[in-house]
Amino acid sequence: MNTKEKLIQKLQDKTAKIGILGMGYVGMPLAVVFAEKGFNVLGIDPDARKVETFNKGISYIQDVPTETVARLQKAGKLNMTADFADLAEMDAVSICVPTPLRQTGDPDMSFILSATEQLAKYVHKGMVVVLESTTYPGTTRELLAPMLTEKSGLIVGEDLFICFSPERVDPGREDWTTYNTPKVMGGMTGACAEVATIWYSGAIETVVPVSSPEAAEMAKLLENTFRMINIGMVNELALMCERLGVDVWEVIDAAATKPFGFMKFTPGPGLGGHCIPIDPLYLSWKMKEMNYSAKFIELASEINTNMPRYVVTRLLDALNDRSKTLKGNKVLVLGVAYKPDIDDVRESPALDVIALMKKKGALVEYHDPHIPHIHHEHEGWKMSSIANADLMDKVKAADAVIIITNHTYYDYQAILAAAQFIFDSRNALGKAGKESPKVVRL
Ligand code: SAJ
Repeated sequence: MNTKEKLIQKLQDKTAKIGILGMGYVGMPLAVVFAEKGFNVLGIDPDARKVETFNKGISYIQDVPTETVARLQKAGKLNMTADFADLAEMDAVSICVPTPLRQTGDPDMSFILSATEQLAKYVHKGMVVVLESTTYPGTTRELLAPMLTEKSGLIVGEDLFICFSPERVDPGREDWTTYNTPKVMGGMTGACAEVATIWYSGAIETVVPVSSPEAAEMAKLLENTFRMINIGMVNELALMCERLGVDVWEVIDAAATKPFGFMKFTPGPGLGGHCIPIDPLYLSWKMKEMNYSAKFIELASEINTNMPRYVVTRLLDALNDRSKTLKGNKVLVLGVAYKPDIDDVRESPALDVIALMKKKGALVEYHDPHIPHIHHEHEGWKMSSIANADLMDKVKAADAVIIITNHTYYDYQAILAAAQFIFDSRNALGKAGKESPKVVRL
């Protein structure tokens, strides 16, 4: 049997050793899915605290129950280490490291680079490597493969098998999981795709091979650019409807009655999260490198980035109509997570809205049942959520309540009754909000 056949054999009889490089909200669920299906899995992560917590049998990832970690550890199927040298023993490695943006707005490739540098020390004949981190088209072929082959002399498609397979993890979601969400797989060669498809098919319900890593890299970017642009479009619709004196929420609900050819998006105070505001900028950056301007992405990014300022301007106007100012008045922000019912505040527009209101002299407090503390890194201030027990008193006392994230935790009827004035940026109050003289909606 040749190298490929021997590796396929190990993957099929699950004697292959699996390494998951980067045990975050993508890597940990992936490690669990492979371990649940009988693979021997080793999570590798440089964060010693993560490793320590994990090795106590405790999960630090919201979507992975602690009992799952403890059970798989006890079964000897899932372990974790901070020692990259263990990569030398691996037959198959998935790289699941962050791909954020730098302050400049350019891609921050440092995590992929450092992970690949480590892997390059231990890569060997008969290994398959799958990059899962969202990145610009060309990363796998132009950056990862050369780093893994230049020194080792391994031949891609014969000794070493390299693919790109975009992660599609939506933290907190229970209907679509790592196991049942179809997984696109783009191989550097046919043999690479064959090996990785056999590997992933041993644990994931549907694997969808495509012709190249670029096709897989671009498919992921299409998925999230699609959302970012449509959210930008519906945010601009809100600006237009306000000028026209038309209720944007009614317009969207009416359009959404179309049973085909339409997908509902709703306006809001901006674009948060670790995917949607970021992934499309990896594509526009790459296109800029190729002297092409990705116009839709740049326009949508401009509109979405401006939404916090638009919300504060609308709030100022609404208070002015009530002979009130922001300056010196108490504003209570409800919800700072980047989307409802999660505990993630990354890129949340709430922080920009709060920063703008602070600058205007407002006395701002916030409540979020999922986010006890926030920290505006750029401006340096920190805040803590008011206690749940104080919520209604604070609603009553506020000159303005502004709903930024419409958590299901809130009793919106009670809030509407108790508040003096509400700016509702999410239409959380619905029809009652539309009809109330003390509510202004985005
Ligand atoms: N948002 C709007 N209006 C909308 C939808 C979203 O303003 O109509 C805002 C949200 O409030 C949030 C941001 O956009 O601040 C992103 O929201 P999202 O619903 O796209 O949630 P994410 O960032 O968690 O996106 C993830 C993505 N999953 C992956 O990348 C694997 C995305 O592809 C999923 O479609 C999305 O979850 C989902 O559907 O929940």
